[in-house]
Parts: sequence; structure tokens; C-alpha cells
Amino acid sequence: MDKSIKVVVTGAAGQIAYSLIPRLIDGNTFGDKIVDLALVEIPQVVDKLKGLVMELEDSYFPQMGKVTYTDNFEEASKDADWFLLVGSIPRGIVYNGKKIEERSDLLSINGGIFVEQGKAIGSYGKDNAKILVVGNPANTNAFIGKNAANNDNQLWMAMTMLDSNRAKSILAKKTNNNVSDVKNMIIWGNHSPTMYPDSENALISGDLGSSVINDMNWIESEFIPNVQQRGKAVIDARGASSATSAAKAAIDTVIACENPTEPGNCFSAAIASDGAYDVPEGIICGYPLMTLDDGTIEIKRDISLSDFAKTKFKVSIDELLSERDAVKHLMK
Ligand code: NAX
Repeated sequence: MDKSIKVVVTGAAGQIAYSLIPRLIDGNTFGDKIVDLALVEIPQVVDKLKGLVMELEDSYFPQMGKVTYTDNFEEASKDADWFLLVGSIPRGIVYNGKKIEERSDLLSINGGIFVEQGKAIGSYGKDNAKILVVGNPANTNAFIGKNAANNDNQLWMAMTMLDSNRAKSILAKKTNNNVSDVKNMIIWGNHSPTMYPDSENALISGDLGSSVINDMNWIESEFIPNVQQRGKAVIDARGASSATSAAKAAIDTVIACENPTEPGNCFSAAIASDGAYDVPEGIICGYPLMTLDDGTIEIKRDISLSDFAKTKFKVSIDELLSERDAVKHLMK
């Protein structure tokens, strides 16, 4: 087994990264491997990473390997095993003299970034590299990056684990269970307010959610909107977006990919559709996934969707298709 691993993190001076980066080297995420970190930021703030590196050095992480920081993504990409693409331009900031308000502007600007990063990952990342896009709009950023990377051996994902963890917590409270008793919490579709959190196929203390929760009104008017809008609720309460929970979700995704999934179980992330569940090929869609014993990650294909679920899922697929159309100019 390879005893060291290289992880690239973008947006490394941002708030999610501040929670995320220490956990990459704490011995929990990658076990006994030595973890080399390549931290990437935009030129305006890259120097701040010096302070973060000082803190990491001062924290005594036995698994910490070489830590570098740069604003040069190509340089950072060389021989990397994992890419955690957290950095992106958020809605509301002024970019090149224009306030970014519209989702289409956001798609376009971040799309440009992901073309460059995708090309570098395809050329310089390891052939079996895994890429987790956290920066929003995550699914479409991953779609653009994967296209630009043009390397089908690499696995591109967009993060839906935070939505899945949020949904587990709500179901656990509703059913008086511990959060660890809720498994297989699938998020179908886009990481956006159209996502479909699937309570029916969740396993709650071993039983299907559809048999445990007989309250469609609660599912439709409380559970689904609360999961979909949880990010906004955190912003309203905290005055800043989810950071520690987003970092934990990224770590959970990495751990789920690095270790075989228990038989019958699955985890949530968005990957390129191969037509599974009648989703048009190519779009990066939230699916139930499994990591096999040989490390391959596959879509779990035996989930049955109710008519209600199919209707909800379709709304999110349609949104992904419209996002795909909005970034057509970035596809070669
Ligand atoms: P911050 O604004 O604190 O940090 C983002 C950092 O990215 C900044 O330091 C910025 O300089 C950097 N950056 C921008 N463009 C870059 C580039 N081209 N290369 C390298 N770095 C770049 O945001 P934070 O709260 O950390 O959130 C980061 C992203 O995660 C946002 O896009 C946010 O919308 C997204 N989220 C995604 C979630 C998910 O579940 N997929 C949940 C949490 C979060 O909202």
C-alpha cells in the first residue's frame, strides 16, 4: 500500500478550508498514510496561507507530510491523488467591476476557473485521482472540470454529503433515533434548493423510511424544504455560511471513497451520469454510491423510486440540464 498521499485544496484561506485542512492530516481521514498538502489560493490572498502553515506546524500532526502553498494550480496539481476544490467566487461579490448576482453569471465565472483547473488535473494529477468539488455551483463546476480534464480514469464528484448529513439529523430527530441509526440517506440531483433528499429509501434503525414515517405532509412541507433550505437557515442564524459542517462533510466523502462500503449500504455524492436512473448521460448528478473492495466507486442501482420521488428528482435533473446549457460555451 502507498504510504503517502498528496491532497490539493483550493480556497485554502477560506472558512471551510480552515476546518477542513487540519482534519486531512489528523490520522483519521487517511489512516496511517503521510499526507502531503498543496494549498491553493488566488494571488490576492495566497500569502495568508503562510499563517495557516505555521499553525499546522504548531499543531503536532504526526501524519503531516510536506505542506506547500501557491497561487499556481498547475504546479500544485503534479502527481496529486486527491483534489478538494473548495475555492470559488461567491454570489454577491464584485468581480471585474460587476456585482455577481445572477446564477448564470456565477456559472460563467466559476466555469472559467474550472476549465483551467480541469485541464491541469487531467494533465498533471495522478491517473486515478479523485476530485471533490465543494465550491458552488458544485455539480456544474464538476461537469465543466471533468470535461476539461478529459481523463476518464479520474473520478469527478460534487459534494452532496452535507445535504445527506443534514437530512440524517432531521430524520433522527423526527423518529427519536440517534443520527448514527440513519443510513443510506440519498440526495438525488443537484446540490441546490431543487435537490431531492430521499426519506423513503433511508434506513432508519434498519427499516426503510417509507415504512417508518407515515406522514407525507411532514415529508413534503417540512422535511424536504428544511433540507433544501438548511444552508440559508445557517446563514441567517450565524451570519456566515456553513463551514465546519461543510468541512466535516468533505471529510466524510473522502473517507467513504477510501474505504469499502458495507454491503447493502451507500453514501451520497454527485458523479457523472452513465444513464443510471434515466438521467441524461454526462451531467453530474447526486446518486447513491458504493466503494467496492478494489476501490472502484459505483452507482448503487437497485434503489426503487416512488412516483413522488421521480417527480421531485425530475425537477432537479431539469435544473442540471439548464445549467449544462448555460455553460455550453465552456465545453470543447
Ligand atoms: P470563503 O469565501 O470563505 O472561501 C473561498 C476561498 O476560495 C476564498 O479564500 C477565495 O479567495 C478562494 N478562491 C476563489 N477562487 C479561487 C481559485 N480560482 N483558486 C483558489 N482559490 C480560490 O468560502 P467558504 O465558506 O469556504 O465556501 C467555499 C465554497 O463552498 C463556496 O462556493 C460555497 O458556496 C461552497 N459551499 C458548498 C457546499 C456544498 O455542500 N457543496 C456547502 C457549503 C458551502 O456553501
